[in-house]
Amino acid sequence: MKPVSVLVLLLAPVLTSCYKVVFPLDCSDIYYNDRSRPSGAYAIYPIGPTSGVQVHCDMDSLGGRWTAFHRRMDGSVNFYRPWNYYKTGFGSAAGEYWLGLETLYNLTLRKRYELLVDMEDFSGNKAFARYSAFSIDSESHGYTLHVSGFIDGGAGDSLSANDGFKFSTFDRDQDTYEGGNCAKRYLGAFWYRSCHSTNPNGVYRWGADDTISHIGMEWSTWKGYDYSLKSLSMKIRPAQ
Ligand SMILES: [Ca+2]
Repeated sequence: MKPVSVLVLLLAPVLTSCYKVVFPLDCSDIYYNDRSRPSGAYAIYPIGPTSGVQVHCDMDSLGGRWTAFHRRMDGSVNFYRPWNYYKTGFGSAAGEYWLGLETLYNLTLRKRYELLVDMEDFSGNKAFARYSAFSIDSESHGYTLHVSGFIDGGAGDSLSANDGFKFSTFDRDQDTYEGGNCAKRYLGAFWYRSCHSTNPNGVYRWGADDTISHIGMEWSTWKGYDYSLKSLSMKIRPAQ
């Protein structure tokens, strides 16, 4: 082996950690680079130096280090969008946004992640649901959801039933509902089965409203199908 190769091998751990400082893969890398970083918008690099994308990092909840791929809290962004928007992402990391399925796929390809879904109603009550394993497949496999290991944070489990289902939008029906398209019927976009117990990308409505059931931003095991939450966020961090 040439001396240069030996040198590169010896330096590999150092180079790798420098790379993480300059091009963090996720909010966990950002946290471990500097543990004093507050929650907020940061750039991450899920596919390398050319793939920079802005995300909201939650450095507070349950020890922090969470990378949010979904975040809604005021209804300022329209979430009723076609496939290409859900694939590539939309909104702003400083406010409401969807990170994008392609970026999410690339993240969960690189590390084993857990999932936190936290939520708040219009009376200031908060709850969460946590899952010890979370990943999605590639687009050619419909971005199929893999979620398991539910831990209750008061919200109940409205997501485990979606494990193994593909993502659907109003212009791409990949659900198992034979009567139509769940995304169209319930005005959202999600890993619908036939159809859902939670609708995080549904219509942003102000709390209790039974005008049309199942279309709001609901987490049914906490507030039912006629209560649209004030805020909801889905975030991931490397499993310990
Ligand atoms: Ca269908």
